[in-house]
Amino acid sequence: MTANPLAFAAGQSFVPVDPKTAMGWMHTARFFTTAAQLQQLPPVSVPEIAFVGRSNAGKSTSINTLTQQKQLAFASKKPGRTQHINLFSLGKQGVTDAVLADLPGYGYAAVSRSDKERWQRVMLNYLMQRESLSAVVLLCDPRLGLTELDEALLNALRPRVEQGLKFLVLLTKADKLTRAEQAKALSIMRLNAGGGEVRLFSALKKQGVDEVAQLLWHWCHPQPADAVPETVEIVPSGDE
Ligand SMILES: Nc1nc2c(ncn2[C@@H]2O[C@H](COP(=O)(O)OP(=O)(O)OP(=O)(O)O)[C@@H](O)[C@H]2O)c(=O)[nH]1
Ligand SMILES: [Mg+2]
Repeated sequence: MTANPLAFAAGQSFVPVDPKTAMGWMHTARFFTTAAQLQQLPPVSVPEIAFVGRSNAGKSTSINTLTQQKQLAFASKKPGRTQHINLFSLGKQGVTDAVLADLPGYGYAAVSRSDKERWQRVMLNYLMQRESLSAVVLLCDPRLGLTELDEALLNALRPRVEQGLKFLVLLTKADKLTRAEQAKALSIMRLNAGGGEVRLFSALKKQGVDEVAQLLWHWCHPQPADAVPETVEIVPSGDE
């Protein structure tokens, strides 16, 4: 075990934010806007964190759990509930410092082929082109593992991740797994997450909630220790 569970990059060190601060920040979430496609979304100048994943994976529920609000995002037993890109602002009123985006899920069998294709296009356009996008949270039910569409999304995201897009895989509904299954799911996903973060999460048991809130807080509030060191000018000593 490392002393700092959030020391996610080798050699990176910073003081972890207090979970209360991170959860308080998440709790400031309020509805901002909704759009059926990328072109209708207003540009934003703060980091945007998108929640993506197959239909029914638990995206809306995880947003409600992290923000400690019952009905901020629409969650439902019926897959395909989220049909728009919904944005939520974070930060004190008047000083929005981040935005969460709840995206429609993909892979829901009962949707017509043309609807499916349209949504995949909207989502890919969003992930490829949204300028404010600074982090992606991919929700995955570990009982199902990564589906073909999850893999396609990972491939599409890879160039942006290489350019600095932050990436977290949340293994959702962890309450449905035994401890041994959780550990196994975690190690398998770590091999497949292409260097991204991986966390277990349960909305039901509130597992992983503080930790994910702290990680998102750090992503949106870079600390001096995260910053790229300034170039230091080397002055010749004069005795050569
Ligand atoms: N047991 C358990 N059930 C969960 C958990 N998270 C979500 N669910 C259930 O999973 C179902 C789908 O949740 P949603 O949050 O609506 O899923 P979604 O990914 O937003 O789905 P779409 O909007 O259709 O893409 C609901 O019945 C939730 O109650 C969890 O941590 N544990
Ligand atoms: Mg949803």
